[in-house]
Amino acid sequence: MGKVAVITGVTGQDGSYLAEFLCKKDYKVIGLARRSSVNTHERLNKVSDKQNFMLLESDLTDPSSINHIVNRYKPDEVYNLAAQSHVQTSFSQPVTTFSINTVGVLNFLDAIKTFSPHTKFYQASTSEMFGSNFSAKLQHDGKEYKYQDEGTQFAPNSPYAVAKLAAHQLVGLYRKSYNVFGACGILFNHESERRGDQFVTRKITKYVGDLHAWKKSKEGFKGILTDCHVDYPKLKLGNLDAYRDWGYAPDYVEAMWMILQHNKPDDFVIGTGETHSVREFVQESFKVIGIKDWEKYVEIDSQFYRPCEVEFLCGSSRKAKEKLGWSAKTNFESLVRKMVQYDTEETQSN
Ligand code: F7E
Repeated sequence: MGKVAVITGVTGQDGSYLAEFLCKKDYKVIGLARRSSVNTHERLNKVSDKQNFMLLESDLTDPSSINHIVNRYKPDEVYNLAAQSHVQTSFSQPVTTFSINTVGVLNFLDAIKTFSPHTKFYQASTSEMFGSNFSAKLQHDGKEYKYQDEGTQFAPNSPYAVAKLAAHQLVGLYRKSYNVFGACGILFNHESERRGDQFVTRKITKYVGDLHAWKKSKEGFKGILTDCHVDYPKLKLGNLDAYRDWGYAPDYVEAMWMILQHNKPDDFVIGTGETHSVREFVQESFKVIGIKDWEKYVEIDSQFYRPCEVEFLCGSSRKAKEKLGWSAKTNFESLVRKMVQYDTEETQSN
């Protein structure tokens, strides 16, 4: 058996992909998840019966729970992916957000320092920490290219981002003060078929999948595809003009692993270098099912606007490419196609 890795937040999108990735690499994988009265394990189907996978109940906010795990298993690597990860929710639940996203990280760092100093710690930092800031350079064509990289100053715009930035800085502090191998991946948005539908991408692709199935059923009934959008409930969205750098989650969990295999603990921006607006994501998703006049299906609803927005994100991963050999494999169009195709097939099989 190879190394021992602990993954917090293993039932989530990233946690489940990382568990599969590490199991294939012959790690002994210990997945941690909070107790829940409903089953939250559906993303773990591909690993739950593996010999080298174990699921344990644990709570990041409880130091005794974390001390116990670190002291008992003395893992080679810890991947801290658990979080209150919804930005808008962090405005209505700021204290919970801090408790999980900052205090939880501190609990782990302190347990490692005390009980298992050889353990390498990966922290899921986020592009949200850049907030409204960006760097810029002039391109050959005279146009300005805006981006964020490791040199861009942080300017967080939500309780979520402030909490994540505090955690990011704590990792740096434990590295400097106690020699803990703590490294952060500053990940830009990463999506997949396993993304929760409270995030905008999956909300859109699920809607498109359902709409497609509904149209097909109408078509079967009438023999022709009629102009039936008037009957169908609209997709309610907030700000369509925010720009995000959207990558594919399985590419990104590989970067997490590479960050911990690097010869020294360091921080890396992980993104595709391409940015698109929410509007473009909607347009591209409808295009997959052959609809051009997507505006007819979308309604703007102010409840999805945030008190403070991050308007523009585009990650430059030059450092990750040079030092780790990592770059994104999946572009925007392929990502959207994968998600929409999954959601159309999913609806058809139900
Ligand atoms: O919003 C806009 C919204 O909630 C994306 C998390 O994984 O990535 C994610 O954070 C954009 C925002 O993701 C709706 O205002 C419009 O500008 O999908 P999202 P996020 O806030 O970018 C980062 C890297 C993380 O670290 C986070 O944990 O879409 N938007 N209409 C909407 N957003 C939502 N959720 N719902 C809407 O109806």
